[in-house]
Amino acid sequence: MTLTQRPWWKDVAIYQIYPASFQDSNGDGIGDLQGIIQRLDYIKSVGVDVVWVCPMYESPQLDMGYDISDYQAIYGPYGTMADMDQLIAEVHRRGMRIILDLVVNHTSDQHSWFKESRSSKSNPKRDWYIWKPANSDERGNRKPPNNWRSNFGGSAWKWDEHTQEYYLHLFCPEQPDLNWDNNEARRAIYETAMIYWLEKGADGFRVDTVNMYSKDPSFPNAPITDHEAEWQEAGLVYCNGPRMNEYLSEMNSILTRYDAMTVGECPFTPDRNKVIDYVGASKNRLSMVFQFDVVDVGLGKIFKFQTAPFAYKLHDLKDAIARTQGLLHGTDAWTTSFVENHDQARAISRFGDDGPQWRERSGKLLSLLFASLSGTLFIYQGQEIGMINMPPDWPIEEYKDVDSINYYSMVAQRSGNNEHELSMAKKSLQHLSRDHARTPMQWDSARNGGFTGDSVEPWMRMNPSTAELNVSRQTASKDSLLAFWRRMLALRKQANDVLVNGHFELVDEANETVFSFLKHGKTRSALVVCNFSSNESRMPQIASDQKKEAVMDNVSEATSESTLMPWQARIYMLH
Ligand code: TEU
Ligand code: CA
Repeated sequence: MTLTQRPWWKDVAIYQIYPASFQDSNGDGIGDLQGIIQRLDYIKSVGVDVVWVCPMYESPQLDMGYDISDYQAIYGPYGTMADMDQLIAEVHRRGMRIILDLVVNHTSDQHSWFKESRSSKSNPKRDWYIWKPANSDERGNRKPPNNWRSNFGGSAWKWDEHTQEYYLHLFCPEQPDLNWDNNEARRAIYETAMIYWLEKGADGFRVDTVNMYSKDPSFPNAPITDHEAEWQEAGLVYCNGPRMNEYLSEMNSILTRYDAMTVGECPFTPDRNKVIDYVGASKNRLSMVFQFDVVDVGLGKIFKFQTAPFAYKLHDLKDAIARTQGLLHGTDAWTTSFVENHDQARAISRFGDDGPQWRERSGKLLSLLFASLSGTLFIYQGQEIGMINMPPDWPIEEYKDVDSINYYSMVAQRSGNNEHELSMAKKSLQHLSRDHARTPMQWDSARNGGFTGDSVEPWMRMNPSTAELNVSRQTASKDSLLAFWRRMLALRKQANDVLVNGHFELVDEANETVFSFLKHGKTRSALVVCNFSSNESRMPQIASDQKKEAVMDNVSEATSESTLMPWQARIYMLH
């Protein structure tokens, strides 16, 4: 690629699909690949350019496919390899591209590599995973090698009776971490998880937990933040280890042969320079990353669910967006714009107002805001119609995610089933859990929303909002959120210089109800104003001698120029 050529992945909008919950084609209550194929024309019609398919590989599904037992096979209920080949071809036939999820920090404990590795200390694959002898405390009790807490709670180490050692698992015990320091293991990962799929036509990868591959070989203890517990939050210790840059460069040398894009998931990385090491164009590592600034707004510090709904101020969101947008300032780095994915609750429920009165308008405000930000734009299935969280009156049994279940059981255990503590935990899960992103896609107003037939139980209960909030209804209306997203995506293409590539500048920063910013392109600028409130607000006075031309407004009736209606948002071009 010559320097003057612009990479294809900068100007695209990417639509994320969660296979289990998108479309069931054979009536078993689980989404599948043929279901995705049936809906490709719809996806294309939204105005996106790329689809990202979450893990569809063979897996015992303890973490919804992020526990892979065979990189070169398809999870049975989703379909066959022939269905996958067809999906890739059908996406390409429509002029779109397809990226897959690359999950290579860990495998499932059912992967043949791990089965071999755990079979004996002398097995040739022993060193493909991270095995350590036990520690012991003063009284001689067996203890794990360090105090790291796994992402899903409990120690990050599991004792293996058979070979009398611990192995590391940063997520579930059934997701053992691969040892990237082993050259053969790395080569096998590249061959089976990357090259195999690039050869089949994948256009790139969303790279799961991209900054966890290299660990500090001394495996140091994490600082103690949870005084009641033995296991400590250790993300800042195990992420961004000493050989990260080297491994990403190595991966990149494969990816460039295919002109493939990568978007790395990059949690626990507040250091801007670290991020630039990964995504600076001249570094040749990753195309872009998902930083966590925005999606972490309002989360608890020790446990992400140890918080209350809406425990943030508007400036927290402003600052988070300013930080990720600022990645473009004075660098050759690239950034992303996203607020939803399969690990996040629904944006309208977190940052808007999901009650019937303002649901749609606050959804349009969020669409206008995130589609005005620079970088590559990601939309999660259902976001384009404004899907909302599961209803507050659903019992805890409807929460299926290991992350939610483990947190709730921990609170139960720690508090001795204290009712108040449990109801706080439930409140927080109702606001923030990953389950909200995983209820089936709402295609129409049927009992099961057109996701599956009405005579089966879908794998997750259908959100009852499908009665009014669905694709079919929004397709028929030109004022719907779906119609608004289509217009926003078209505007984004048209005003690409400002919206996709412009430099972000916060204005009227101290305002706690209106979020305003400028986007500066080479020859023109835009002003974006968003009223984050169910009350009217004054239109902020932005000092500028340029003429303002409104190009987008989420309120269709004529309204006063000096006032913003509840949840109103506008984009002006400045001439
Ligand atoms: O997520 C990794 C991650 O760091 C978090 O967003 C994670 O969901 C959170 O810490 C849980 O509390 C990725 C995937 O997106 C997620 O779905 C997987 O569960 C995880 O990796 C393990 O593969
Ligand atoms: Ca199915």
